[in-house]
Order: sequence, then C-alpha cells, then structure tokens
Amino acid sequence: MVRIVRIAVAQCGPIQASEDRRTVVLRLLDLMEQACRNKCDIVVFPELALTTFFPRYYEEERSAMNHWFEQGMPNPSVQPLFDYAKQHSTGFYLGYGEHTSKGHHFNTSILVDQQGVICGKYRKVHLPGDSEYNPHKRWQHLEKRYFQPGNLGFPVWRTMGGLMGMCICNDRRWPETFRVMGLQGVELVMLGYNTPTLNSLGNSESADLRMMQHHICMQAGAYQNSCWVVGAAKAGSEDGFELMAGSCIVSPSGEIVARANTNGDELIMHECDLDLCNFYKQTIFDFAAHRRIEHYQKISSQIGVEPPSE
Ligand code: CDV
Repeated sequence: MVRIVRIAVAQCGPIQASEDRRTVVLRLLDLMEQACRNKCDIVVFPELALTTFFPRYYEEERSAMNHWFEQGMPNPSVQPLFDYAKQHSTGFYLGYGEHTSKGHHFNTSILVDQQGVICGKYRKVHLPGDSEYNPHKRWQHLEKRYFQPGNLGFPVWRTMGGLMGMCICNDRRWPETFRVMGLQGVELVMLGYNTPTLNSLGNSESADLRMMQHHICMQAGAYQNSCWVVGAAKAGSEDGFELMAGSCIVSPSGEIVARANTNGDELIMHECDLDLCNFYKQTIFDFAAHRRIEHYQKISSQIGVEPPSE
C-alpha cells in the first residue's frame, strides 16, 4: 500500500507585538482552510506561531513575559484550530510558549492528529542566545532567559500513517537532533522557526549565506537519516526586526521539493511518499549495518571542545 502524506507548510508573515491571539488564530485558520481545500493531511505552522518572537525583548522581571505564554493547550483562543482539525480531518504542528502548572516555561510544539487530539509534545532542546542582556548585540535573543531547555528528548510518534518527529528552529542546526529521531526510524520531521535574516552580532554573514545554512542543515538531516524534513518560517518584519522566509519541504534524498517564495502568509504543499525513506534506510544509511558506536562516546559524554594536549 502506498503511504502518501500530503503535507502543507503554513509559512506565516510577521506577527506584530500588538496583535492579539484571536487575530493570529484567524490567520492560521485561513491557511488551514487553504490546506484543507487542497486535501492536505497535516499542516505545519511556525515556532511561537501565536505571538511575535518575544525573546527579542528584555525584561528585568521574567514574570513580566508571562502574557506571551499559553497556560493550557488547547485553550479558548486556539480551540478553533482544534475544532477545524477534527471537522476536516486535518492534523497540525503548532509552536507556542508553554507555561506549565508548575511554573516552568518551555518553547514547545505539539502535534495534533486528524481527530483534533494532541498526540505528541516536544520542548525545544537547543535554546540559542543569552540569559542576560547582551550589549554587544544589535538586538537581543533571550531564549535562555525565558525558557528552560526541553525535558522530553526527541521522541517519535506512530501517527497519521507514519513515524513522525518534531524539533524547533535552532535544533535543526544540530545533527544529533535528527540522528536521535533517525535511530527511532523517523520518516517525517516537522519544524517551525523564527530566524533573523542577519546575524545580531553584525558580522559579515549575508542573508543569502544564512539562507543557505538554514537549508543545508535541513537537507543534511533529511539525507543522513533518510526522512522527509519540513520547515515552516515566521518571516518578514516584526516591529522592524527582520525574519527570513525560505520555508521548504526536503525529501529523503536531501532535495528541496517545495519552497516558499514570499515573506508572508503562504502555503506550500507536497505529497510525501513515506516509502521513499526505505531506500537509504536500507542501503547507505542502514544504521544496523554501518554505525560504529564504539567510536562515538564523545558525542554523549562531552559538551565543549577538548583539543589534544600539545
Ligand atoms: N529561534 C531560533 O532558534 N533562532 C535561531 C537563531 C538565533 C540563530 C536559529 O537557529 O535560527
């Protein structure tokens, strides 16, 4: 039996700090309706898809940021997305700031199935940026101030016809993210991102170079683990802060098969044949046949670089 998952990537244009959840959810619903009209099975929304990218703003008092977080999921503001998913049998991936009942804060994504039920939760592991105000940056990136590192690992869920995984933004730059899911046989990895178009430290990285780095990470993750990788941007100018677009769908061969070409709300789609994963999983990346774990200890026992002594 052919296993096709029709994926829609719902790239979002900017969300300004003044926009309320209701307005944002209406935009997301509009994208979901487009996906549904095109008979898509799953819609992938960006990281922190309900708000502006708030970690760019410094607050001395961390609790002053609580209004950017969701205390329950679903909650009344996002319920229309869940209702729509159930009525139209469309699953979705959604990124948001999570404030738990125990007072912890995470940069989270959920996977909602075609019955409108949360079937997976992921909390961002690789938090970039600073925990304190950084005077050397042209703008702040304070994820380490406002979020705890994810504590759920990189699970893979058997749902919606395949083996599904999630990660968030900066996670895509770390090969370990994909490999841990690859070792669970993942067939489709969904991710949302908010990536500044330029480097906040003002170095010479061009926007094109940063776009290339973004794509190369997703392409390598897909190829080396023989899975589909799907990335949804929040793009454009958020209150004067530029975020890159470049949402795309990458096949298990590492090729980009669909790519957004605007900086705004835009849907891209592809019929992902999950059985295309089998070829590389059974040949060049047959892990059971070729991995040499006796040489990989440093990967899970060492964090920073330790050069040999002189
Ligand atoms: N939201 C992010 O995780 N952004 C990072 C930036 C700061 C480099 C990213 O990897 O795109």
